[in-house]
Amino acid sequence: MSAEKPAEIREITEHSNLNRAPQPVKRELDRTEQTRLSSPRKVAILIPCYNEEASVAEVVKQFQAEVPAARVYVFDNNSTDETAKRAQEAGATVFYERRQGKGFVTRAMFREVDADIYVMVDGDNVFPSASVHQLMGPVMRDEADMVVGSRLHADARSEFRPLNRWGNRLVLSLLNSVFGVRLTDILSGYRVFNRKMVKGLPLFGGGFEIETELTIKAIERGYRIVEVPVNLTSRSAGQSKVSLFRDGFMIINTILALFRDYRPLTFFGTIGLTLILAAFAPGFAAILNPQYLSLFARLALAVFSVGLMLCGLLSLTVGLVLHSIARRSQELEYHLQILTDELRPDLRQRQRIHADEASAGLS
Ligand SMILES: Nc1nc2c(ncn2[C@@H]2O[C@H](COP(=O)(O)OP(=O)(O)OP(=O)(O)O)[C@@H](O)[C@H]2O)c(=O)[nH]1
Ligand SMILES: [Mg+2]
Repeated sequence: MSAEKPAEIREITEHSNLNRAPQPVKRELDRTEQTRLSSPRKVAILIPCYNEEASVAEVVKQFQAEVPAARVYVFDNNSTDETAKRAQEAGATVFYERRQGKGFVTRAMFREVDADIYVMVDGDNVFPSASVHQLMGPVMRDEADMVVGSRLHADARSEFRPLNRWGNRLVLSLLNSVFGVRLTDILSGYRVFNRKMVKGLPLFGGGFEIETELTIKAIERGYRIVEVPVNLTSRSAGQSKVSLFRDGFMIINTILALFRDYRPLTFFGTIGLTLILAAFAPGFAAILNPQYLSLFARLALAVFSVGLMLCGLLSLTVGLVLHSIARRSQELEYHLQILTDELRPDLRQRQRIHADEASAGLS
C-alpha cells in the first residue's frame, strides 16, 4: 500500500466505472464523517447465515459497534444449530428463508429489507468490520452503486486456501475476458449497495453463483462498481458451505449463460464463424483428394461440410436477431429507469440540490 494515498481513494480513481474514464475524487472523508453522514439515511447490515452459531454474534456486535445507526439483519436458512438464537441475543433482527442457498437468501434480503444503504457481509467472521467505512464511503458520496471488498486486490493481504485462490482466479479471468472488464474479485461476500441497485436488479440465482450474477448484471446495466481492498482471514469456526466443483460449475455456467443473454451477437457469432471455418476442412478434403476417396466418402464429406456451413449461418442469424431484441430491451429498461427515478422523491430532491448548487456556483 503506498503511503501517499489511502487505498479507497486509489480504488475509486482506478476502478470506478470499470473500463470507463476514471473519476476524480476531491477529498477523503474521515471515518467519523462517513458514519455521521449515514445518520439521515437508513443503513442495513445484512448477514446471510447457515449454521454459523460460533461466529454470528461476534459479527453482529462488531458491525453494530462500527455503525451504531445501522440495523443488523441476520437471514437464517434452515440452520440446525443455534445461529438464530445467538444472532437475536446479539441484537440482530432475524429473518427466515426456507429455500436453501445463499442466492435465495440474498434475494429475500433485497426484497424484505427497506433501507438506503445496504452492507452485506458473511456470518463466519472472516471480513474486517473496521473496513466498513471505506466500503460505505463511495456509496454515501454517490460515487458508486456497489462497492466490493476485494480479497484478491494487490493491496489486500488475504488468507486463502490454495484451491480457493486458484478457483477464484480462474472464474475472475473468465469473467474479465468475456465481459472486457478489469475486476480483481467477483466472488466476495463483503459488499455495500445503494437502494437503487438493491431494488432495481432482477436476480434469479439460488446458490453461490449469486455474486457472479450480481456483478455481471451490474456491469451490463451500467451501475458504477468500485473495489476496495480488504484483508480476508481464514474461517476459524464452523464449516465451509462451498463445494468447489458443484458451485464452481454453477458459477462458470452463470457466466456463460449471462454472456449468451447479454452479448448474443458475440456468443452466437463466434460459434457461427467457427462452424463456417470448420466447414472448409471436409469440403476441401472432398475436392482435393478425389483419387484417395470413394464416391460415397466424398459425398459424405460434402454433406458434412454443407451441414456445418448451414449450422454456422443459422448461429450467425440467431445472434443477429437476439442482438436486436437485446438492444430493444435495453432501451425499454432505460426508459423504465428514467420513469422510476422520476417517481423517487428522494432522488428528485437530491438532483434539485445539485442543480441549485451548480447555479449558485455559476452566479
Ligand atoms: N442463509 C444462508 N446462508 C448461507 C448459505 N450458504 C452459505 N451461507 C452463508 O454465506 C456466507 C458465506 O459462506 P461460506 O461457507 O463462508 O463460503 P465462503 O466464504 O465462500 O467459503 P469459506 O469461508 O472458505 O468457508 C456465510 O455466512 C454462510 O453462512 C445458505 O444456504 N443459506
Ligand atoms: Mg466464508
